[in-house]
Amino acid sequence: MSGGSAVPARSGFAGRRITVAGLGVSGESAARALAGLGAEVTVVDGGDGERQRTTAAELAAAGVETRLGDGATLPKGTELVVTSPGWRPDSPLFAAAAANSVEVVGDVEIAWRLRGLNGERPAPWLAVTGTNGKTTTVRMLAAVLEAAGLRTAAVGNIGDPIIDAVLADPPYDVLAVELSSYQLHWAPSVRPHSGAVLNLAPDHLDWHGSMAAYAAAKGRVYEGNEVACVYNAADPATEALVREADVVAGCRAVGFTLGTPGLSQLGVVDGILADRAFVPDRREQAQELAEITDVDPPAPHNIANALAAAALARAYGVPPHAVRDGLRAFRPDPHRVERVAEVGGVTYVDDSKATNPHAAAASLAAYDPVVWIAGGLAKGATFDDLVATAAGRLRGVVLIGADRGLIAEALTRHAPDVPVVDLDRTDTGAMAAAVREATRLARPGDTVLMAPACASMDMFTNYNVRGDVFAAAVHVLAAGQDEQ
Ligand code: UMA
Repeated sequence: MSGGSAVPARSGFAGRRITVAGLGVSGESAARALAGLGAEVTVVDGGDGERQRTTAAELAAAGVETRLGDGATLPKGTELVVTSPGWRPDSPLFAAAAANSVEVVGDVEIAWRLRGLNGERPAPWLAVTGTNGKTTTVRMLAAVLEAAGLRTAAVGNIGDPIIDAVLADPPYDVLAVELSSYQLHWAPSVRPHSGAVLNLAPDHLDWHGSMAAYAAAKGRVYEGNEVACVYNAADPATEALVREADVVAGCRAVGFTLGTPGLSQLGVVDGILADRAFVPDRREQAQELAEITDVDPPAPHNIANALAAAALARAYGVPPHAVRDGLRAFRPDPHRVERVAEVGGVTYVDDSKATNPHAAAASLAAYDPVVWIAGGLAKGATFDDLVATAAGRLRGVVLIGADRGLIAEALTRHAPDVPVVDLDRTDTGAMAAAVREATRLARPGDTVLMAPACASMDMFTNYNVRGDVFAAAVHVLAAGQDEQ
């Protein structure tokens, strides 16, 4: 961090007693930064595992105290609680904070308050939220901004803590920020330059308590927008959130569509991504940005992601050629509808990133016939719509994980003739068994799709590990075939 000894004083955090809730990715970053700014930091975490202990030892060297194994007791004298996003609003720690009139905010809120400490002009935030496609869109956006010659980073829910990006030296020009509904809930004063809600479907309802609360948290991404509120023309709920937002005078609602763009929209015309929002004569003309084939993969949901990224970049003033160059430079992440291998005429696809029914529906729609591996933590979701829509394409289903019973019930209701193997297991090894069972159900030409429609944490550390374990099982299968 730049700025010398004046910076801690200017930050307003020097000498304050701050409790950081959670010793994960966000908590570690917040604790380090706040201690570096002279705050007296105590981290509390309900866990007491090896990971927490290692991090606690490292933080001790930075002057941070850590209390493991008790996430409910508020340390005496706490003046501010900075929570990690995953902590539910009804956590006992926050009840204790409220009882003592202590403010609770998230690490994203702290990042917002720290903007400008490392440079004269704070880097504006181009922020993306939505139920699905956030990470891909933010990575595409960063690629486009880079192609325009800007110093930028993809940060936030994507995994790189936003506080670190805000304090980076040299400073960034502009940030591509992925914000989850949790982070938005805990970030009351964040005001992005421009924001996008990609889509809205039930997810994380156990955390938020209701769909209305979840939508309201997502809608916060539009608060105080200066140039554009980007919405999905195919998802009226996103446009409704724009109407409810309090924005800076002159800020415009800009839609994206897979069809021909109307006025103030980006869309697709004859295989071309076209802009009718950020062109001077937009009543008469559209500006060509890129071709559909510049987007990898050129699947409909991904074209929508590219259009949203383009809209935010154009709102920031990026020229059309940079949109094309950035999209061409972008490569998708693993575990997102990733083809792993073909074994015995059956294609195996890893969509571990499908952690809710909405995401699983998008990938199930792409395969016919398909053997579906599903299950995990449902997070309050229901599966009737998903199963009813996919029923006609299902060759069979293999169920794993804690909440597999909910999917089994939906299958009984909407796809009673589809063979279902319920593995009744939540151990990590269940994935290899699921791959074997799916192989037994599949016929040459079929796809085995692991798109669990659920979170992974009942069986795996995260969805990356779940995808890796699936791919490893497929490779074992392929090696077995070679030996035969
Ligand atoms: N903990 C408690 N008590 C609780 C909850 C958690 O003690 O009630 C402790 C855990 O023992 C753990 C720590 O808190 O040590 C974890 O905090 P966290 O769950 O907030 O996770 P972080 O490691 O800080 O990661 C968070 C985001 N995680 C969540 O929102 C659940 C990461 O998003 C994000 O990348 C990271 O901050 C950096 O911003 C992950 C995610 O799953 C990818 N996000 C959800 C999603 O995308 O659907 C929202």
